[in-house]
Amino acid sequence: MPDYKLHCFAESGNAYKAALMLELTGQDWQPVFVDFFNGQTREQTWRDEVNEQGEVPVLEHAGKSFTQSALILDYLAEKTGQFGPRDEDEKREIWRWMLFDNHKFTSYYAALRFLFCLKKTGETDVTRFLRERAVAAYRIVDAHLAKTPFMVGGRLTIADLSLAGYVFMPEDTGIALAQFTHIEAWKARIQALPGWKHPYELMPRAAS
Ligand SMILES: N[C@@H](CCC(=O)N[C@@H](CS)C(=O)NCC(=O)O)C(=O)O
Repeated sequence: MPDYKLHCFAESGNAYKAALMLELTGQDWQPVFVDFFNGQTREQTWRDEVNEQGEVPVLEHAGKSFTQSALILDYLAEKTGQFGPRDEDEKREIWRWMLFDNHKFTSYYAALRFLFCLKKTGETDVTRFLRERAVAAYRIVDAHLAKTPFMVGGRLTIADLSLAGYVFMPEDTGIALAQFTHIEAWKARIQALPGWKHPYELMPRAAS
C-alpha cells in the first residue's frame, strides 16, 4: 500500500505539479488514473466520492484527501520538509507566484492547449485571446527568471513546481517558446534535477 495516491492523468499539467513533487522528494506514491477525456470528472459519483470541485489532481494521504495543486504542493512541502519556504517572507513569495500561476501562467496556457491542441478547435477568437494572455504571463515569468535561477530564494521551491506544470508538454500551441530564453534555461535546470521525469513518463496516458 503506497503512502500517497494521486488521482491524475498524464496530460494534466496540474497533476504533474504534484506528481513531480512526489517523485523528486522520493515518496512512495501511486497514480490513480482519471478518465478525464471520457467525462469521469463530470460524473456525479466521482464528484461525490473524489472531488466535489470536479478537478484533478486529488491527493490521498493518511486517510485524508487534498485538492488544488498549490495546496497539495504546500502540504507535501510541509510533510517532506523539502522545497518549502525557509521563513515567512519566502512563504508569502511562494504563494504570490503560485497564485499568479493558477490564475494566469498555467490557466491561460492550459486552456489554449486544451482547445487548440487536444480538442483541435482550430484558430478562433478564444484561442487568439488565450494565446495573447498566456504570452503576457510567460513574459512576466521570463523577466523574473532573468534575475534569479529559480523563482524564490535562489533554489527550487514549490513555486517552480507549480509554474512547471505545463512547460514540458510537447504540444505546439502556436507560441514560439524559444523567445523566452530565461524560461528555457530554468526548464533545463529543472530537467537536470536528480529524479526528474516527463509528465508522460510519470502518470498514465489517457486513452483518447
Ligand atoms: N486550480 C486547479 C486547477 C485544476 C484543473 O483545472 N484541472 C483540470 C485538469 S488539468 C481539470 O480537472 N479540469 C476539469 C474541469 O475544469 O472541468 C489546480 O491547480 O489543481
